[in-house]
Amino acid sequence: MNESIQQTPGRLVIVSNRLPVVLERSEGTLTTRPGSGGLVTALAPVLRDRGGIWIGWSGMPDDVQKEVDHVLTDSSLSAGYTLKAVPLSGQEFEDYYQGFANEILWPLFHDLQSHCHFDPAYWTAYRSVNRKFASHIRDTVEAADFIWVHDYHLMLAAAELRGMGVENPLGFFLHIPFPPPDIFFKLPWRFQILSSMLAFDLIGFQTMRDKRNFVQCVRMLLPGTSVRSEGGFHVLRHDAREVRAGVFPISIDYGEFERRARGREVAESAWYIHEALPDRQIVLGVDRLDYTKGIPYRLKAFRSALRHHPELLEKITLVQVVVPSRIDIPKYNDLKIEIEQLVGEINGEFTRSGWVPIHYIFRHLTRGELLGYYRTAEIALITPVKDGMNLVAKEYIACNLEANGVLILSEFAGAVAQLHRDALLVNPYDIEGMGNAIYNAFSMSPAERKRRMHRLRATVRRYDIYRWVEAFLEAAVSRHLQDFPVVSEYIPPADSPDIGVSI
Ligand code: GDG
Repeated sequence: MNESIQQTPGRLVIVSNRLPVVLERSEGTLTTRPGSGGLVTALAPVLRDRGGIWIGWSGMPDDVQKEVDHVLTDSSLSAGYTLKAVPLSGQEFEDYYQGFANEILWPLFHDLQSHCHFDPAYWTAYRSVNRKFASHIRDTVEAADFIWVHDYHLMLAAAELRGMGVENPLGFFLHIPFPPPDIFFKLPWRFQILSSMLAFDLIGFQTMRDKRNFVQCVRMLLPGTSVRSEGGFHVLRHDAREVRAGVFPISIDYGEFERRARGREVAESAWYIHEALPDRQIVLGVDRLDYTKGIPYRLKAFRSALRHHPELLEKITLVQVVVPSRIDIPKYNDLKIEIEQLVGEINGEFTRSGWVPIHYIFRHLTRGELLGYYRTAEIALITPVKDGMNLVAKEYIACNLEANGVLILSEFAGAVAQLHRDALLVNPYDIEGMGNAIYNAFSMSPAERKRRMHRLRATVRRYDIYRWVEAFLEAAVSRHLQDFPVVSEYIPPADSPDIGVSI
């Protein structure tokens, strides 16, 4: 770990909608198990070394808060940092989380305004839950602590904290895209959200495009704000307060993925997968059930590939894993029905004795199973219509130990800014173009695959999640973006034979 980070004064206080532990009740007793995300893995050592606190919702109803607090005290001892729960009532969960976060901000920030449900009651709840988080933060922090807030659920937290007289340094990282002005301006509460964001000291975005969209929105909606470039940031000055906006593409614990992919459990799982699907290339899709992931277009592209390239018949299998998510929201259930109908139609059209073209899995896989698929698949098909980054792309790369895989990647995933040179890029709305890209990936020579995958692996290895955490914390302290890739914005070429776009 970078020494300057450890030497900074104060503790690190992470704030996110959910705590990094999963609480479960078994036989009447509440227990916790650690969450498995890369963010937790990367932040845990920093929290332990500097002394740290993680504040978030426990996922449990608020009438068992005393019990939750008690269990979290024990978990804090074993984690080596403090876990503090913010209680939420059932109604708050419905209106702030399901409502404002997932039925307004999520679709709008992914350019899908037609999926938004602009209910004013959601806004009222969003404000009051952000205030609730802020008062928990205020009651917890000491003067020198650095507070790092994560994601779109808590965009008002800084303004609430400043209103309560908290003057600690405040950082914010947005995991999802930031939309351009013509889309952001549709938000009825655009002014409140944008001006509240200016109460942070440092804001991190996944890509240059997200940062540029944010700066443009500020310039247009808050014309009194001055903007200058300095040390790799945009510095925005508004009402005597300065906020720096920078680009920090999030990553994965590359070493850990590679190590586990080499392990016996994954090797065995990979062997079984290929044993069941002999003499054919596996194309893998792994997504949460979400309309931003572009699953129906992808299935149609696979159908197009089978229709236009008969050489693929019986030689290729799409394994599409869909992880259940937000199923209580009607749009998500509609999407599930649409996916299952398409899978049925395509399998009905092409299945032959001994070959089913699409293997559809609708459940959460264990880490071992997931890595088995990553290790085995000859092609990864990652085609979101919009995505902040897309960690699945980076995880596939880390697990592709033999460097024989091909990554097909959407031009609208944040990951494209770092990976565009060596992935096959597709426009996820261009069904025939994507179908051609599947065929190009299938036909790619082993030498070409190796050349591309080696470079992809070097990129993800170099800029892993530890580097990301260091870069953000160092930027918060030293006010410079030192030694971190300034990834230029990806702009689709007018025409490229590489990307399988049909003209
Ligand atoms: C948001 C932004 C941004 C998936 N299926 C299984 C499983 N997973 C894990 C993957 C990966 C994670 O879930 C998905 O991460 P993504 O980045 O692909 O997508 P979001 O969940 O939408 O995340 C995104 C990210 O935040 C970080 O900033 O990249 O753009 O939307 O880690 O491994 N894990 C297991 N079983 C599964 O079946 N164990």
